[in-house]
Formats: sequence, structure tokens, C-alpha cells
Amino acid sequence: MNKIFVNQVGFLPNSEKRAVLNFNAAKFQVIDANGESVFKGETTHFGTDEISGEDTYIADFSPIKNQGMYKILAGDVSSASFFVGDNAFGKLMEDVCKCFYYLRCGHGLDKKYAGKYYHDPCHVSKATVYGEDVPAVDVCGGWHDAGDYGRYSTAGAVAVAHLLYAIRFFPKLLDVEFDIPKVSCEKGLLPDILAEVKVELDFLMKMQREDGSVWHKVTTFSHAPFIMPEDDKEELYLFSVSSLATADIAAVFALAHSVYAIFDKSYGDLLLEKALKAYEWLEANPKPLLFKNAEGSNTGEYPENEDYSNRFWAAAALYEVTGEKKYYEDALKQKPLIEAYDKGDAFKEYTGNIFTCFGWADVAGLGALSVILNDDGSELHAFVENALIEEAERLVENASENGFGLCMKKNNFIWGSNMELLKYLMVLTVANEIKPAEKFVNTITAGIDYLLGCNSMDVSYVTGHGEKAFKNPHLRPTFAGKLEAWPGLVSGGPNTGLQDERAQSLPKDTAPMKCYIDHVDCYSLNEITIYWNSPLVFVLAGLL
Ligand code: G3I
Ligand code: 9MR
Ligand code: ZN
Repeated sequence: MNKIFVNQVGFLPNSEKRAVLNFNAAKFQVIDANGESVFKGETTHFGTDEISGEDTYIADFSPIKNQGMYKILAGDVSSASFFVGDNAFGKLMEDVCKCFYYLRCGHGLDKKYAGKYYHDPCHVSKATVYGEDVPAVDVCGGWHDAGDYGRYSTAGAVAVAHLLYAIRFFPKLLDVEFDIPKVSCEKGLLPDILAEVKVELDFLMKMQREDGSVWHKVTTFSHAPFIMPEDDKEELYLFSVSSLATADIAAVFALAHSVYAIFDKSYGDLLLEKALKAYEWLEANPKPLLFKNAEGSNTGEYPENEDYSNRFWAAAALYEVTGEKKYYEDALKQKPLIEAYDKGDAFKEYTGNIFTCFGWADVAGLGALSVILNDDGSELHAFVENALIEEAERLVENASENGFGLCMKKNNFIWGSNMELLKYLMVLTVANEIKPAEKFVNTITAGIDYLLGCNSMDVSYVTGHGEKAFKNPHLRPTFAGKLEAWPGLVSGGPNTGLQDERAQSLPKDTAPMKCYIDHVDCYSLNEITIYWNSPLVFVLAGLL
């Protein structure tokens, strides 16, 4: 079918603006809200590429800068409409942030803020420490991870990190308001984003044991059926501690200390005390303590093969906030271990430079962000700056290889491919802070365009944003409550792995960009998680 793929949300006035056609039309026009033709142009034939499965023609309408709603017309084919203006991403940012509120666990959601998504308190009972004969523990609170009701320490820490690093790099994020309950602090009221992040930080504090180590996760033994959270009454278990979770928590509490201490000294001090306690445990337990699901349990595993990047992140974050040389040296010690941990060429191709990874498993890039924030002229600082710039250059190169200007390769279309993209956009955003370049900005724009509709599925991967936004996330509360999904959720996106039953109905030779179905059953294609929303906050913060 002939289609014009375009970002269905909007463009900033000065950004590059492109639509992609999958049919041969020499000419196109831009039509404004009154139906007037305001721009006429010619398409450029790009051709086919290995990710999209389309023969693409590009329509460049960058000269359109006046605020308004527009659409593209080529022959008798029309695109979805979109906005051009300074505040193109304002509502999007608010909704993407508010999703964390809707995912809150424990105290229930208030009608005043949640509207029809209101629900009673959930998962409030104490959690049994799996396999140990000790009293049950109160770990009430935090955010549900995703479409499931699990709460996982490494995933939570990484989502919080994206949000807090976003504040460190782009403090304007503190001004974004998204209608959640106000929280007081020593200086008055916390900015909304900090009030929301505190919910998860308070929970993560409960996940830390007396000895400083951190439980990897708290979940029921198996995933709940598609019921409301308050109806999920199965026993909660705290599964074993891991050095992965302990290191990530040391890092994220250190980072959080640097942000919260400004608003509330005693909360900031508490965070640092707990970060140090986690770090002391890591020092006393130098061997990796990895994580495996208990026999028969099917909730998220978040497995990792080593903990070097986690320890690197912890050391780098503590060095940044304390300035103590010992942490710098510890970070430096992890560097060759990370480098030597060879995961093969396939991994390198899909992940790029390991020191620029911001995922739930490979967190060396988060450590790199702490290093960047501390411009101390050190060897490590020069190294990570270079790594980020080099990786950004590689991404610009990737973007030249397909008609969508998308910085992804076919190996990036794995479970959560939209996060692979958003992590790349974070790299480009930081690289652009270090060494501003138009090519970095254009690659970020093209990536946002892809997420918001300029893709061969012709879909916006953010609920409620775009005429053809996806509608059926793998998400328990909205499905059980028979409600449309609330706005601002980022879908996992296309995944050639097709790891759920319905996804396997797609033909085996489907192009990577088209390995997607907007169906609630498709957890490997269409789930949502906290750490797929959080990198979008970071990238949008870079555009504030
Ligand atoms: O590391 C390999 C790499 O070497 C290989 O080249 C590449 C391509 O095959 O795959 C990489 O592994 C992927 C791994 O994530 C790390 O990124 C796997 O294919 C992929 O299946 C795996 O997906 C994870 C999925 O759980 C299954 O474990 C997702 O990233 C992760 O977001 C998702 O997390 C779930 C939780 O378990 C439960 N809660 C919901 C959440 C989101 O769906
Ligand atoms: O709903 C679960 C989703 O949140 C997870 O990401 C996914 C992988 O852990 O598992 C989903 O649960 C499925 C389970 O693994 C297998 N039976 C069907 C469940 C979904 O209805
Ligand atoms: Zn809950």
C-alpha cells in the first residue's frame, strides 16, 4: 500500500523535517490546517535498505517553520497530520513523565490525579525472603516494572538514573509539571519529577538489607494473570541479593544524593549513607554474585553475565559526588575487565561501544555520564568523552544507510528495540553537549521521528500521541480495567526475535522494522516498562 510515513506529533521550527514515501511520487506538497498548499517540493529516491523492507523516497520540508498543523500530500496519498512549533514536545514530555505515577505500587492511585485509572492499594503485604527462615519484610512502594507487577532493583535503578542524569545535564526538566501529588521538603516543595522519582528511591531503600546488599527483585512466584494490581494477592517473595543490584543501587543513590541534597539535606545525606553502605558490601564481596530465577519461577530475571560495568558505575558515581581518589582508582580497575569481557562481534554490532551503554544490563555508559559530569581532566574523563563522540559518529554513519535516517542496524531490532533507539539518542544527546554538531542533532530528530510515526509500520510508538498511535500495550491494569491505555507509554517495538506466541504468527522473513503487532498478547513486541519511558524523558529534556 502507498504510504507517507511521518512523525505524527511534531517538529521544532528549526529542525530538519522529513517524511518517507514508500512509492514513487516525484512531487509532494505540505498542506496547512486550512487546506492551503504552503510548500511544494520534489522527493529524492533513497532506495531499499536492510531494515525497513521499503523502497523509500524522501520528502524534505525543513523550510516549514511557522507554527501550525500540517500534513503531506503526494498524488492522492495523504500523511497523518503533525504540528510545527516551539512546544512540539511539551504535552508529550508531561505524559511520558506521568506514566511513572500511573505505575506506582503500594498506596493506590488517587482519583484526583489518576482519574479513571484510579485503583486501590496493591502489593501491600510483607514479602517472604525466599528460601530463608527470617521474618517477612516490608518493601511496599515503588513502581510496577512494566506490563507485569514485578519490582526489580536493577531495572528500577536504571530508570531512575536516566531521569536523574537528565536533570543533571538539563536542569530545565525540574520545571516540567505533570499533575501528581505534591511532596514537601526542607526547601518547600519538590519539583514534580523529584517527587515521582522519590517514590522509587524510597522503595529501593527498602530493598537494601542491613548488611548493605540489595535484593535483586520482589515479585510473586509467577506472573499474575491479567487482573487489576489490587486483585493480585499471591504471596510476594524477595529473591536473592545480587552484586548487580547492590552496585546499581550504590551508584543511583550516590547520583540521587547530588540532586536531592539541594532540596532536602537530610534526605540527600540518607541517600549517600546508603550508597556508601552498599559500596562497602561490594568491597567486602569482590566476586560477582549474579542472579538466576528460582527453579520454576517465571517472573522477570534481568540476568547479567558479569558485574564489572555495575561496579564501574558505582565507583564512578561515588567519585563524582565525594571526590575521593579511591573511587576513581576503583573505576579505573574495572575498565580493563569490562574491555576484556568479550561478548563477540554480534554483541558489538548491536550494542556499539560498551562504555556508552545505558541499559538495564550494561551500565558502563551510566558510569561514563558521572565521569562526564566531573570535568577533572583525568585519563578516564578523556577516555569516556572520546568513546561517546566515536559512538555518536558511528550512529550518524548507521543513519546514512537507510531511508529513515534511523541510527539502527538490523541487529538492534531485539526485544525493546525502541529502547535500543532511545539509548542511542541519549548517546547523541550527550555527544552534542560535549561537541555540538548538526549531524548529531539531525540524527536525534530522525530517531524521534521514527518513534513518533516515521517508520514502516506507520505507527507512533507512544500511546495517545499521534493519529496512529499504538493502542494495545501488554499492560495488566488497563486491560483488566477495560480502559484505553493512558497516554505517554513507550512500546517495546519491533523485535525480530518474536518471543511470544502471537508474534510468531508473523512470516519469518518479515523486515526488522515490521516485526511488530499492536496486540496486548505480544509481550515481546508491545509491552511497556519504566526504563523504556525514562530514556525518552532524557532525550526530550535535551530538547527543552
Ligand atoms: O545480549 C544479547 C546479544 O548478545 C544478542 O546479540 C542479542 C540478539 O539476539 O540479544 C541480546 O539479548 C537480549 C537481551 O534482552 C539483552 O538485551 C535478548 O535477545 C532479549 O530477548 C532480552 O529481552 C529482555 C526480556 O525481558 C527477556 O529477558 C528485555 O531486554 C527486557 O526488557 C525484558 O524485561 C521484561 C522483564 O523480564 C519482566 N517485566 C517486563 C519487562 C519488559 O518486557
Ligand atoms: O506478562 C508478562 C510480561 O510482563 C513479561 O515481560 C513476560 C516475560 O517475562 O512474561 C509475560 O507473562 C507471560 C508468561 O511469561 C508466559 N505466559 C503468558 C504470560 C502473559 O500473559
Ligand atoms: Zn502493586
